[in-house]
Amino acid sequence: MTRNPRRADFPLLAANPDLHYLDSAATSQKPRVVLDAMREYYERDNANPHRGAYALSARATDRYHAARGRVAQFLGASDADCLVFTRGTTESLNLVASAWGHANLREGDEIVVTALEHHANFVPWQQVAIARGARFVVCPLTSDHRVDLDALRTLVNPRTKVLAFNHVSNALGTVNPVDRIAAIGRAVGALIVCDGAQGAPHLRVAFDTLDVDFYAFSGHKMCGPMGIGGLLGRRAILEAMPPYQFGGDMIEFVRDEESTWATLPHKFEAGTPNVGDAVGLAAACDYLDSVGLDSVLEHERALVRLATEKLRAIDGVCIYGPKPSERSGVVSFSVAGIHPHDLSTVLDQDGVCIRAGQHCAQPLMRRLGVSATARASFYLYNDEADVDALVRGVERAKEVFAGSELNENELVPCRGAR
Ligand code: 7TS
Repeated sequence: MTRNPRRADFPLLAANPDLHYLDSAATSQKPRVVLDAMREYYERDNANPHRGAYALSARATDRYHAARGRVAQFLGASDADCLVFTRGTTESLNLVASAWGHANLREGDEIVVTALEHHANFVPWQQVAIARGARFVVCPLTSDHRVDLDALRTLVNPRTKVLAFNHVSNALGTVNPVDRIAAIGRAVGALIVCDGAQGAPHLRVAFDTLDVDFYAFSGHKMCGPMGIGGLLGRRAILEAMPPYQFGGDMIEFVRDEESTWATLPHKFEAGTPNVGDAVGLAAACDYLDSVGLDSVLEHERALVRLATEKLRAIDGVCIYGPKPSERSGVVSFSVAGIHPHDLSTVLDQDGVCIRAGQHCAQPLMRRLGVSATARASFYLYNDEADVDALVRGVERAKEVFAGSELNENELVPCRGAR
């Protein structure tokens, strides 16, 4: 079977023709153009930006500024100063929960999240709720694992100050209707926070017209390097928010008694910025645009459809989440009698990399009534050979474990599975 020609753009995949990398929801592979852009930056322009008056430092400053503009443009944000570079989604969400939450939440206020959240968009809100005496409310899901909008309408009320939800679920691939969810929070004046970790790599984001106050994302899931991501926010809210961290680069004046803050985005970027990774992330945006996000999603959905059909035909396989047309490139499943960790170990012997476990979504796993699932996630470099290797591996795992003692935890119920 001929492999996807895009594999040639990714040195790790090109060097390992037998590898079936199906864990892009955890992190994507990196195209050569991203690696080259970072190397070129370090070889030509590296210095600490915003500091030196010398030309090299000015070049580093320019590269950082240009990278911000490019990433903001990729995400449809016309005001690039409202893009704060962070280490990734986790830091972005902690920034909002901490800086906005501590300044604005009071006893009796309510924060609503959904049962589909990654811990990064669950625990920071839970903790700020505890610290501020606010109520933390978890919106339930429908039987096919989508956010229950009717339930959300009853839970959101004038005391709701924050509504936080993901664009796409990492554990199931469910694509959430951002505008419909946001509208429910808007009706009561809540802050709308969207975790875009699994959205930005697959779906075209138009932040200017998306009805959310904050959108968080990670570069490493969208062909960029690890260690950089961002937070897009509305200017008025960012300007009113106190800083999150203090130190160099984020101040205007420091007096002995008090200090004042730099303008956006520097107010939220204390310390030496991550220029090399920002340059890499900008190159990743160029790469994704050259492929076209629409065709990325179409390609992933075709593979998800194929994988779903083939896996469903295997006795004992349960697939979680909504139908392929309502998902991005994730297939979350279980095989009766085989723990997902064991399944993943058998698949690894065939060079098939999948994720097994709770996917940092314990509240969701509890609601599904399972201890873990196996998750295959697809991206633009995957192909039918990857699907076939996955399916062959699942069949082989069934043979390996045939007749073995079944452990109660390994018998995964198919409630809500398709
Ligand atoms: N939110 C979602 C929806 C995610 O999928 C992840 C990472 C995060 C937040 C946190 O992103 P980070 O870059 O700050 O770590 N998701 C996964 C995953 O599904 N497997 O490994 C990491």
